[in-house]
Amino acid sequence: MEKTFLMVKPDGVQRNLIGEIVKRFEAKGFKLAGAKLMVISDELAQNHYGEHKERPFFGELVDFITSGPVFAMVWEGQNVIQTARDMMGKTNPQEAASGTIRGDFGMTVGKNVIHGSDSPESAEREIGLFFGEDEIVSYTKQDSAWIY
Ligand code: ABT
Ligand code: MG
Repeated sequence: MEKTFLMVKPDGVQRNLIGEIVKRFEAKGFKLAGAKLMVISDELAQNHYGEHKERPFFGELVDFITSGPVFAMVWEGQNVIQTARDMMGKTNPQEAASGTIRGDFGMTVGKNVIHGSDSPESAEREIGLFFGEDEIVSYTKQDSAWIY
């Protein structure tokens, strides 16, 4: 089954949105496979956002993502990578549709509440960056017969 890496960013944690966000993915039918509250080190932030290293906003991005605790998660399910991106909405919350997480709770591109892997390659890379193998839980959920 496909897995993705999702993270409530420091603004989402401070604004009490962890429960709201977890609720949406649970209600959709995805399965939580790992989760932890953590403060991202400078090194991990630079690595995670490595693709944006040359962009003018890189410094601010690293400062923001390390500015307070984040809630890091691994979620599992059919097509979870793309479906989670759709549930998050566009990167710029001002362009994100109502009903999406960023559309409902975000205001600016610099503080857009949630991160989600954008491809199978990013998902594998980001899960490996944030979680040890012993932190990913493999289990059967009784509702799966009613979802698939
Ligand atoms: P992330 O989930 O944070 O990776 O966002 P997403 O994949 O939707 O968008 P990308 B393009 O990866 O943006 C990464 C972070 O950079 C911020 N950003 C982006 C800016 O501040 N200014 C910009 O012009 C662009 C393009 C938004 C993202 N996050 N945060 N926080
Ligand atoms: Mg991204």
